[in-house]
Amino acid sequence: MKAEEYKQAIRHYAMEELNIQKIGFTDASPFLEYEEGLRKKQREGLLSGFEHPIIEERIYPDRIFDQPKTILSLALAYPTKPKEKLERKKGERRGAFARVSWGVDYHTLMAKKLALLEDYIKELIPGVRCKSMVDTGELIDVAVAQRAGLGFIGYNGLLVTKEYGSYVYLGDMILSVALPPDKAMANQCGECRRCVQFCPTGALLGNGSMNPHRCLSFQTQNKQFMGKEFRRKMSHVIYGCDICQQVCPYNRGMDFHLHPEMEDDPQTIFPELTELLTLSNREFKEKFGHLSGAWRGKKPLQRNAIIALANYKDKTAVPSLLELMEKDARPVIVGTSAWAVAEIIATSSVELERFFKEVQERFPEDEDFQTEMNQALHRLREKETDRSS
Ligand code: B12
Ligand code: SF4
Ligand code: SF4
Repeated sequence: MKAEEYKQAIRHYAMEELNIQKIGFTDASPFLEYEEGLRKKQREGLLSGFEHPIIEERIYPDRIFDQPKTILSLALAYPTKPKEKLERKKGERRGAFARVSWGVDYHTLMAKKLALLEDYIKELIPGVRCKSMVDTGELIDVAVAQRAGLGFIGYNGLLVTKEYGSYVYLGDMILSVALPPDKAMANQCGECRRCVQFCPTGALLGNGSMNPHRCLSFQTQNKQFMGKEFRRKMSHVIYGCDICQQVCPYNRGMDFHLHPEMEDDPQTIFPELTELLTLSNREFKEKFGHLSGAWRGKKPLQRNAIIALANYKDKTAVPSLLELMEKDARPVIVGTSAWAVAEIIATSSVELERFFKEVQERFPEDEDFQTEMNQALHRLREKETDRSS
C-alpha cells in the first residue's frame, strides 16, 4: 500500500467505523509560530496552569516522540441543545454546566476512539508507533487541528470548523510513518470580532490570544475564592462558559446529536442549586462523576452554586447558606456563603452581624477567608436598619 492509500484507509475507518466527525493529517515539524507567544505568557504569568507546563514539549513533537513523522487531528462534534426538555418546578433555582461538559467526559470518549484507531493503524501499517492524547497532552490541540486542515483558529482562540462550528472536542495522535499532509486553513473571521466584543470579562485580547485568569471558564474551575468582579458575570453557569462560542456566526444553528454518550439528563446538566450544596461525596460522584466538569471535585461547583443562588437573589436559599456558614469545614464555602447572604438579604440585624462575627472566628489563620468575611460584614452593616431597636 502507498502512503496515500494508508491515509485514505485511516480516514475511512475513523469516520465510518469510529464515528469521528473530522480527521486531518499534518507533518510533525515544530509549531514554531506559537513558541514566542507561549514564552511571553509564561514570563508574564498569563498561562492558566491547566496546560502542559514544558513549552519545548508543546512546540517540538520530537521531544515527546522518537522520530515523529505525522500528526493526526481528530474532532468529535457535540450537542448544544439538550435532547430532552427540562421540566421546571415552580420556585426551583437551577444552574447550568457549559456544553463542553454534557454527557460522558469527552476525555474518556475521545481516548476510547483513539485507542481503537491506534489498533487499526497498527494492523494496517506493521511496525508503526503511535502516541495519542486529548486535552491534557503536550501538544496545542487547536494548533495541530488548524495545521491539519480541520478548521481555523478564531479570535476566541478556538478551532472553528465549517461543518460543526467550534462545538468540537479535539484529540491528536503522533505517528512514526510519513503520510501526506492536508492543507492548513487560514483564519476566516474577516471583520467579525463578536467573541471579543461579547466576552463579559474582557478575557479575549483581540489578537487571538487571551488572559486565561479573566476567563469565566477558568474562574469557575479555580478552587479559591472567586474574584468579586466575576461573580455576577458568572450568572447561573456553574462550570465553564460558552458566550464566545454562542455569539460566533459560524456556530449559528449548530447542534449535533451524533453520539449517544453525549446526551444527558437535563436534571443533571441544569442542576437544582440548593440540592447541590448538601451532596455527600458519594452522591456527588453518582450524579455528576461522569461529567468532565466534575474533574475538580465538588468544592468549586458548590462555591459556584452559592454564587448562582446569590445571582438569583433567592431568599429561600438563606437558611441553607446560614447552615453552611455554621457547619461546613471549607473556608471557601463558608466565606462565599457569607458573601451570598449579604448579597441576598434586603435588611440586616444586630443578631445577624453577631452571627457573622462568630463565623469569622472559625478560620482565624486563613487570610483570604478573613478578607472575605470583613467584606461581607461591611456589606451587612450597609444593610442594617434596626441597629437602634
Ligand atoms: C488551558 C486550556 C484552557 C484555559 C486557557 C484557554 C486558552 N485559550 O489558553 C481555560 C481554562 C481558560 C480554557 C477555557 C476553555 N476551553 Co480549553 N483548553 C486549554 C488547553 C488545555 C491548552 C490551551 C493552551 O495551550 N493555551 C495556551 C496558548 C496556546 O493560547 P494563546 O496564547 O491564547 O494562543 C492562541 C493564539 O496564539 C492563537 N493564534 C495564533 N495565531 C493566530 C492567528 C490568528 C489570526 C488568530 C485569530 C489567533 C491566533 O492561537 C493560539 C491558540 O488558541 C487546551 C487543550 C490543549 N492541549 O491544547 C484546551 C482547549 C483549547 N479547550 C477547549 C474548550 C472547549 C474550552 C472552553 C470552550 C470550555 C468552556 N465551555 O468553558 C473554554 C473556552 C475559552 C477560550 N475562549 O479559549 C477545547 C477547544 C476545542 C476547540 N473547538 O477549539 C480544547 C482544545 C480542549 C480539547 N481537546 O477539546 N481552556
Ligand atoms: S469562555 Fe466566556 S469568559 Fe472565557 S473568553 Fe469566552 S466569553 Fe470570555
Ligand atoms: S465570533 Fe467572529 S471573530 Fe470570533 S471566532 Fe467567530 S467569526 Fe471569528
